[in-house]
Amino acid sequence: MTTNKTFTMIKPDAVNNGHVGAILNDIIAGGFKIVAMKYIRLSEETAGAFYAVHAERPFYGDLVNFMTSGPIVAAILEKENAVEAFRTLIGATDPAKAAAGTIRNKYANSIEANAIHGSDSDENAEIEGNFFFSQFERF
Ligand code: 3AN
Repeated sequence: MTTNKTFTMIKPDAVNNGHVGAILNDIIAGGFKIVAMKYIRLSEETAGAFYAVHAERPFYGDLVNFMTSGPIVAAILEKENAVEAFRTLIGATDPAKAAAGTIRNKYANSIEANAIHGSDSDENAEIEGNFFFSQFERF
């Protein structure tokens, strides 16, 4: 089922570098409606659980350390075909490969400190949205 919603996090590098306002502007200018939003610092336990699918990957420990290094902004966004449209807006995981004008192209520093997360499927958008906000489907 297509829900027309996706989940995002503005990561600690982008928050620390003062890009929250500019990134939210890009998201809104891209036609997304922000339907829920939180500014929080993740605990190691929460970040570890969120990235549990990557637990076997060599970068997992560094990723959890990075994601707990400062506050993040978590949000649920709404737009037609939200998951795919948002992945286009943010650009490739590696900012060096992200298309010009994308959020990662403009604000990210490295494959790890890559400014922003976007869910990669409707199923994961629901799982990830529910991880941070109770009753994803309500928004
Ligand atoms: P995306 O966020 O574009 O869906 P995933 O799901 O493959 O990318 O990876 C989740 C996160 O793990 C990325 N956003 C990035 O921060 C980190 N990551 C992915 N690949 C690497 C890597 N090779 N080295 C370091 N960190 C990585």
